[in-house]
Amino acid sequence: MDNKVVEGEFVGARLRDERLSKRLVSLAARVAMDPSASFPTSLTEAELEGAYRFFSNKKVQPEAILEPHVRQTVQRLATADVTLALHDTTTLSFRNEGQREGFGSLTGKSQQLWTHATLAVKADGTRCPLGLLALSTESEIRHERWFENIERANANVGGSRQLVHVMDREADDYALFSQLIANEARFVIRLQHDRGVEADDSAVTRITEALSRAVHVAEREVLLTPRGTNKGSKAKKVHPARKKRLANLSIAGAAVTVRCPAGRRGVPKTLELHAVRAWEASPLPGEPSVEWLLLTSEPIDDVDQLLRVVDWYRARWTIEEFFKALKTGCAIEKRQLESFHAFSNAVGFFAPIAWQLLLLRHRAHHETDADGAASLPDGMLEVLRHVARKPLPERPTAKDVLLAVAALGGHLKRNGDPGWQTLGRGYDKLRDAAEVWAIAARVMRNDQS
Ligand SMILES: [Mn+2]
Repeated sequence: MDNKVVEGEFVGARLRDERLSKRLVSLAARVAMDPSASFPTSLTEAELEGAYRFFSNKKVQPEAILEPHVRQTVQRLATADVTLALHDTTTLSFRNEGQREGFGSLTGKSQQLWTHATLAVKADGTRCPLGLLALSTESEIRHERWFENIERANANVGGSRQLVHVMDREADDYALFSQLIANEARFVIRLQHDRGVEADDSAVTRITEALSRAVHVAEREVLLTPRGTNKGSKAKKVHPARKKRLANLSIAGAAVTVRCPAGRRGVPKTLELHAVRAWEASPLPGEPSVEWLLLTSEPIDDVDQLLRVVDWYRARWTIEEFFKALKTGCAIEKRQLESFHAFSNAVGFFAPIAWQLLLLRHRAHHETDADGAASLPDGMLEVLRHVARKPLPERPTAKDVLLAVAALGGHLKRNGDPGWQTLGRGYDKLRDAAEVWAIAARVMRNDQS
């Protein structure tokens, strides 16, 4: 931690007692030079050294770092009958600076890791992010990761009936479906393949054919979020750039008997599931049109249930936002760590922070006038009051809190909504301040005793 920053922004200005301020600065300096294992949190320039040591420590594991956060996530969803568990993988790319320990072989200019995350969000249509239920980082991509995180998430909430697992096309796998059914897991998965089905009508051999005869058909207008152009030709094809617009979706559902693909062993010959298709009957010319083929364990007996499956799938987008918060907000790919072990620890460390950023932004957008205190960890609002660029209102809203944090990161209000980078930077400063605050509180207690 840069002591000048500490002094200028926080200590000197806030703690009027000079003796206390001095002691605080010296404490902060000591912490900056040698953060103990229990005090590794701040990652500004001078503290980096200690953080490296912490993350590289072989006794430190990402699961252990994440465990208290997961426990709190479980508490946050305890009262809900149903919660969505969004699963997805993101690629982390690091500049190739020579072979790092535990990484796969060197290819080209970058080295890669894969982080597979399970994020809990409310199923009530708000998509409010509740926190992580599972997280794993790997040096090679393994298909088992989907099922492993599902099992971990279900174990963490203590059963398989509360979570509905939502996954994109990468998870379209017959073996995975059969594992989920065997474990009574609930899910909505987007299909990549128009799978073979068995039906009384011999003309029906594919899921889409079964759906074209569907009884329940609904219409719904949905707001499509804008999407930038992705790097890489494959990504461009899978997620083409898209403008923000309203789309009129047609939705159909059918019970299907999915047939096992040829040559698969050790899995049931057929699986009884529900298929749902959402598509734009009259797409806009020149715009990529929506076409989702979903497979689900959930009932589709009426229009409400059909729409619910589609809405739950649409909530999946939140995990993409989470990855942006992790990669851009927490600059995870910029961390200069030498080993796979250190990186997976760093991901475990930053993931709850990325969730916090996501929550901060979610509440400011969707619960604009709600109590701002709930957007931050306990006690943090008090710290924010002291370090904020402008005084906060007595009862700040979620939006006030977001803007105050973003302003710490250099965001100017006239530039519109703060991006992940400024938000991440602001939150980093707030956390630094909160740590100094905690030290100050300890010092004050000692002084009084
Ligand atoms: Mn994906």
